[in-house]
Amino acid sequence: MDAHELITRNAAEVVTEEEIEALADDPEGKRAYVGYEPSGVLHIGHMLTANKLIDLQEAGFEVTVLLADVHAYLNDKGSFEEIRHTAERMRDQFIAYGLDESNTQFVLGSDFQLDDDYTLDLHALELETTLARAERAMAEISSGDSVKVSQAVYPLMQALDIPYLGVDIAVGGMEQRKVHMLARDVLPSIDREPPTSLHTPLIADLGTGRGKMSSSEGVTISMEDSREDIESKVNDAYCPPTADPDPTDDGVERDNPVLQVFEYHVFPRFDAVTVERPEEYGGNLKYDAYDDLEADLESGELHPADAKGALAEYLDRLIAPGRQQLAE
Ligand code: NAL
Repeated sequence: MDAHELITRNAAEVVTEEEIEALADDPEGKRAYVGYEPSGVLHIGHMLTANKLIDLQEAGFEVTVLLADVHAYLNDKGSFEEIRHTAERMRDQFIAYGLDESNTQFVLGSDFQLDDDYTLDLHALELETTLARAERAMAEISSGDSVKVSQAVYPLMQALDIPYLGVDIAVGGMEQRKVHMLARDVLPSIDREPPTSLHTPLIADLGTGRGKMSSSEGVTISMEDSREDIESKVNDAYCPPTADPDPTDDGVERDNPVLQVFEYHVFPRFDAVTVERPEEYGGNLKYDAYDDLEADLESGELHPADAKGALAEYLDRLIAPGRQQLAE
């Protein structure tokens, strides 16, 4: 796979295509980063952007993971001490998950975000940004109805981190896109380059196929899950036997989260996927590409129960090293 394909595969959006093409022409030594509010244990949302970081490392990029302790504090996630402690645990899990240790730099936000220069640059961005704009940028990141002043400062710090970390591509889920667009608009006002960004898709809630999978509500998968937990969550997942939209037909669009997890989590990390079936049901099926599995599920050749059995197996393989790490 060439660099451009590694960078863009499974991305929901890149901003801009021209900038990405220029990076793909000469990726060696370029730097990509993702920031995470530390939560201690990796869940499937972290794993989705981590897959993209692994792609980027394979394409020749160096990677920075920002453990955004100050951001988590501003977003009301606990005391600063607690957050610092959970940040420590995440580093080892990212490595267990498969990030290349020799080329991943982990940075704590508080290592540079409390410096004098940073603080003055932040105030300069505050002067350039309306509260309404900051609030809109946070709509899909903070859950409360009313945005606190701390949560309006949050996206400005996220924007400012990009030049401070010296990165060439900012990676995040689609819920981060408005922060990145804000960064593109306001950074030039303080003589900083607007960042190139790449956004990964949002995956639907495993149980219902509606909305987006999140750690705070609905069903998610985390590195703490046992094999049995994974089997039972995947077994209960929404997975209609055909592309038929919605059996309940209440007009709310649903995605098939089982297919999404195959597409965004399993196929990028395994060369091929084997679905085990007893001989009497046709024997094992082997897929080299996601599209073939999707087509078989939609035609009825592959039964949802068999697809789920394989999904639990491969998710378990992805999670096992992190689970082991947590147990140490
Ligand atoms: C991501 C987050 C926090 C700070 C960042 C700074 C620079 C780049 C990315 C960053 C976390 C993210 C979240 N906003 O919702 O988890």
